[in-house]
Amino acid sequence: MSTTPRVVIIGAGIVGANLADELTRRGWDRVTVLDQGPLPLTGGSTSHAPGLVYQTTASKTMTAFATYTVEKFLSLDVDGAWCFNQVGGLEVATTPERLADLHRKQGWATSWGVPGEVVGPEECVRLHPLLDRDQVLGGFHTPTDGLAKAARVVVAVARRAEARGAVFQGSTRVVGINQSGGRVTGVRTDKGEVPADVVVSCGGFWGRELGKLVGMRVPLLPLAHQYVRTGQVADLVGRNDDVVEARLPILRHQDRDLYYREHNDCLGIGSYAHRPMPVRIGDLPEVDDDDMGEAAMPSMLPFTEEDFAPSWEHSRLLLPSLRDAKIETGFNGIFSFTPDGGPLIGESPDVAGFWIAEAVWVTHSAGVARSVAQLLVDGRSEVELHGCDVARFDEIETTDAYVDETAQRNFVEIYDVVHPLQPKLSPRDLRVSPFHARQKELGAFFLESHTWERPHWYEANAPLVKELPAEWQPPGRDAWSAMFHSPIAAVEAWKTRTAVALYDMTPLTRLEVSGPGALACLERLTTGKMDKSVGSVTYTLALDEAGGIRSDLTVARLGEDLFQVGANGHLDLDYFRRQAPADHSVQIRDITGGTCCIGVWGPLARDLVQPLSDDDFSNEGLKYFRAKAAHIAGIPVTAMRLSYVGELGWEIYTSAEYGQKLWDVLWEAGRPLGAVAAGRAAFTSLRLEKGYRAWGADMTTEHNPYEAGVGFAVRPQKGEFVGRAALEGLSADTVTRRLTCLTVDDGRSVVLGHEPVFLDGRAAGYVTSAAFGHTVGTPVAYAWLPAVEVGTSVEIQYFGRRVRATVAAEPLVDPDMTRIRR
Ligand code: FAD
Ligand code: THG
Repeated sequence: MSTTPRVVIIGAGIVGANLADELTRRGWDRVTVLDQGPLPLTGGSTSHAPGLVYQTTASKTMTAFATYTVEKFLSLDVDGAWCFNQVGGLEVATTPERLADLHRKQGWATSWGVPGEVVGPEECVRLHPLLDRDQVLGGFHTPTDGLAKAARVVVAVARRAEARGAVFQGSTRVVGINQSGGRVTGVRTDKGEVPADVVVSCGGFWGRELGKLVGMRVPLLPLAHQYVRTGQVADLVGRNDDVVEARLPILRHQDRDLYYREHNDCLGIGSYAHRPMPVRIGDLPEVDDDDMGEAAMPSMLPFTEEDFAPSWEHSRLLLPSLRDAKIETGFNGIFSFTPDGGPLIGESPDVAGFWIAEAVWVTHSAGVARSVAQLLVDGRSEVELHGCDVARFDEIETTDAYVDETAQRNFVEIYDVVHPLQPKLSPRDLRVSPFHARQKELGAFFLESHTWERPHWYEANAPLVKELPAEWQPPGRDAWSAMFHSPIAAVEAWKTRTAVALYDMTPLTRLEVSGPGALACLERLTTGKMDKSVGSVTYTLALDEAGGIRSDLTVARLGEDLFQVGANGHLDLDYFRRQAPADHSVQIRDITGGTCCIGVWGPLARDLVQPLSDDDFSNEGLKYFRAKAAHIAGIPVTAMRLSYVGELGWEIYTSAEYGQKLWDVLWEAGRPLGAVAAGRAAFTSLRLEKGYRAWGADMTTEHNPYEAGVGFAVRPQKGEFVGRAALEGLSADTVTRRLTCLTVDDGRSVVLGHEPVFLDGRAAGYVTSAAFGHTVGTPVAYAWLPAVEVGTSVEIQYFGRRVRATVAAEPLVDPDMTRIRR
């Protein structure tokens, strides 16, 4: 008799069915999959999905999911019938901007190991003869992409899971989740109760409703999307049959928000060109089990022909063969959109054992299912998940109003060429720091991150551009890297290195960890020594059990039982809360919103702050990486002596109501010193020069501290902590890959991140973050590469062009810490 946990999976779509397969493959054989619809065609999104699988995106994780989906579906069949038809993928460009973007995409493919090349118009037409040669400027061809037969995959994996003991039960609606003592104990259905130790909701666009059963906010919005089938297309007659269905590559015409696949001698056309059509669950068509089929299902709304009219015209322009064809059938099919386009994976923060895996495309379904199975069985996914974890969102990002607006915007922008820095247009000004009014007076150019408004530079500093010394004058940029950038950043960097600047650090997530168990809890969850004197600040890491980097943190001990943790976002709060002991000996509060922070940094920082305070801000009075309570112009503050930009100075914290006053007194005191307000553009440049990593971009759970160059923050001698055992025997000397500092040889070619890096002519790694280094006068890029010597020459591919760069000794600025420790 098996003793593995009893799992109930809600939803027998492509995600739920694959999860049952992945769990049973790992020996968890007490798996029950329930679906409200009949089996195997349940009437969910999977039942009608045309199944185009394009693997390449900017995200390494999403691409890895897709690559696994392809690999897995290729290995499946149902009674000999295919589950994946590897016809390849072709994305065509009809504008120069798109063509450039396809080169960028080819770079991502190279970074993540997907074969693909940009081809000219002749080759596009050879690959897809229906294309009008005169319409296309080129295309991106990916031979391993193709068509998933989604509904058939469900049958294939369900059969396999059933053979290993799983039970699939259709026509059973889950109406409640049973729980006891904060844990799931089973599900209630319209056919009775099913006990369970773990429940995984794979309810697709029903996910928000299912989450409500345990009070979990699932930030997704169901939206309709149009799909049509043409009648017979003369030029396709005789090419395919009903078994093969398609031989031409799947096709995307993103300049018109369209995609295409063959259905034997007809074409299927999907369109995102129409207005967003949000769907309320109460408005879904009611379909009896007996009537469920290709013609009617709850996930299909009636076709609204007028919405498709422009798409039909654009299709006939791109594919002249369609001019003699007509639309045979169409529908408005429903699936999920999220605030950032990513899927939603994770466990309820309140009800242990209730998991979700939703807002997942067919493309990523097998990869997501594998990761969820690994999380459940092994406690860790082999693919890193920070961009998929439902806990990545702050509370404001999970509200219905926010989700509705951002998900609809993502629908509209789905195929747009999007710059990595491009902010949301709306909603904006959701969270602003207490300095916001002053920042606006100074002409701040704001970008947005997790609903926080963050100045990137200040137009008020523009007059100083002409005062820049020659060696600080930044070179011109190409149009792409010049977007959302200003040469004013050079001024702000220059002033930070030579005078003093004020940085708004308010959006940085701050957690207060307190109580009699706080010290022991932090000792267990981080790599550093926490039992230090009150006033200590420690740069430390949170690791997972395998030694991967969950986060990097600063921990300030403000009292015996009171710590302030500088964190990277909501994921850290979620992790700490889950890990806190059940006996309430530790309280964890997110204090970000009620407090604020100004970074005062630069060689003149002390000249600015000391005259405003009776407290001792000298090097002896407040040493590097120490914190203390103080008053500045009578305002109670906590000053922390550290600097992400690598200059002398402090993070100065106060509660929100004093924020504007604090800004004003620092600003006034700074004027005679030539102080400026400085933004994120300068900040990023300076932090890269100083070699400070940004978690999420430069390092994640994929990497151990030694590879990432933060091994100095690990203190194995301090005793037990999460991840310690996994690091045993590892050191900076054992690593085979490394987060590597590169400088660009030509001194001017700025790259932005995710570009592939070539070593000896072969793709060997990828850029994580990059910026122009204003102090060193050359672009700086960090990249994951095999461990190589300083001085090694590499090439970075930027829009199909190769840019030479050299492995540099890091940090580039102040390696002996003389600037920061004065
Ligand atoms: P579903 O297949 O919807 O499964 C969820 C299941 O949960 C359903 O069967 C439902 O009945 C069940 N359920 C819900 N509530 C309950 C309850 N209370 N009790 C019991 N059961 C419940 N993706 C691609 O990758 N490529 C494409 O080309 C593509 N094209 C698309 C075209 C269209 C027109 C549409 C609409 C979507 C397309 N998608 C595509 C997206 C893709 O179809 C979905 O993302 C995917 O099928 C979602 O799978 P799922 O298993 O999460 O959800
Ligand atoms: N400020 C505070 N907390 C933070 C950040 C911050 N937490 C999240 C994130 N940023 C953490 N990142 C860093 C990266 C580097 C440093 C601080 C925070 C840093 N490093 C010193 C170094 O590498 O030389 C550490 C030296 C030491 O350990 O003594 O300063 O910006 N509050």
